[in-house]
Amino acid sequence: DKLHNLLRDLPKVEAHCHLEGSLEPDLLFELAARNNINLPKDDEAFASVESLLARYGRFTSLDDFLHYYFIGMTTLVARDDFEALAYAYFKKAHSQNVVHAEVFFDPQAHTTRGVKFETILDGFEKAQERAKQDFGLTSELIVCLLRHFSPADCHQAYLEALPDLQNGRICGLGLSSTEKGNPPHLFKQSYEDAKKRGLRLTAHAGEEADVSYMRSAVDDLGCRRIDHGIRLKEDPELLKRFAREKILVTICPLSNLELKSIKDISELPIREYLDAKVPFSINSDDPAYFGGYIQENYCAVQQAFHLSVEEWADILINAVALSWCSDERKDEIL
Ligand code: ES4
Ligand code: ZN
Repeated sequence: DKLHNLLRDLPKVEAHCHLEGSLEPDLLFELAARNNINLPKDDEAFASVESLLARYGRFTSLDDFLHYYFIGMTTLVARDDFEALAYAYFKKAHSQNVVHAEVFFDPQAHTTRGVKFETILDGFEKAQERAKQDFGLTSELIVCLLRHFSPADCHQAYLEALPDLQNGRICGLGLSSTEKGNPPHLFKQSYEDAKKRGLRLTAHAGEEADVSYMRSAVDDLGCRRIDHGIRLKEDPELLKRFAREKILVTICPLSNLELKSIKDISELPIREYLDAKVPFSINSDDPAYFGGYIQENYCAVQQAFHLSVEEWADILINAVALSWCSDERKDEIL
């Protein structure tokens, strides 16, 4: 298919990738050995790279994945570990013609293990600088609150990140982890404060839970971007509003497939969103866990939907126009 080659060569923006979700099993085991981290001995999945990858291929739900995701990242300890993780992602993204990446990270998953916030940020920032130098790849960090912790714990994490949200080392605020039972409005205190300060806001919503979580993220939290957001067909009024207000939905096809939110890529609302002009982008989410980086996600969509060049142009232009990079950078990319 000629379009697959075109999609490979096009300059791309990624807006939904968790740096900890780009931890490949070989680096995971290398870091575990270096840092003397005990991986679970009672889980045969951790016997080898091959058995771990095989287990990743059998996720049953978001929580089943998150169990492995949070174990994997316990191997990240030193500044150099965070740098190596992020640099490996940027290098891989560059090889697929990603020119700008907005990437999530989960400080609570590290600070609760005794890793200092500065250690995480210093490592990621070093990798960002090297990626800019080596590949011309620009990037921004988005700090995620982990919603399986209490809103009060999340607010403490928000306050710890606030100085760097204000000085620009961190570009925006996100909300992730177990969705069902942890609706957006519970985290209003942090988002209201961030909104008052004019910070950029996004949240995972409409991944496993219904469309009411998407409405809450927009109405209660003030989000202007929604991560996953594949449930708008359930609320035609809200769908129209996303189109009208140009709220970007960051869709992650292989993630939804692997975590059983959908049975087939063709179930994604790609056609409906294109027709209704809901802006969306295609992203990798946790590429080390879901069997592909951004390119594989683009190809999965193309295989299922056979989009035209014009439709892909719209998708790419929206992804750039609604990204959180500077206007100068947008002009460079477009
Ligand atoms: C995530 Cl796929 C997904 N959903 C929610 N939170 C996450 N954190 C990392 N990947
Ligand atoms: Zn995600």
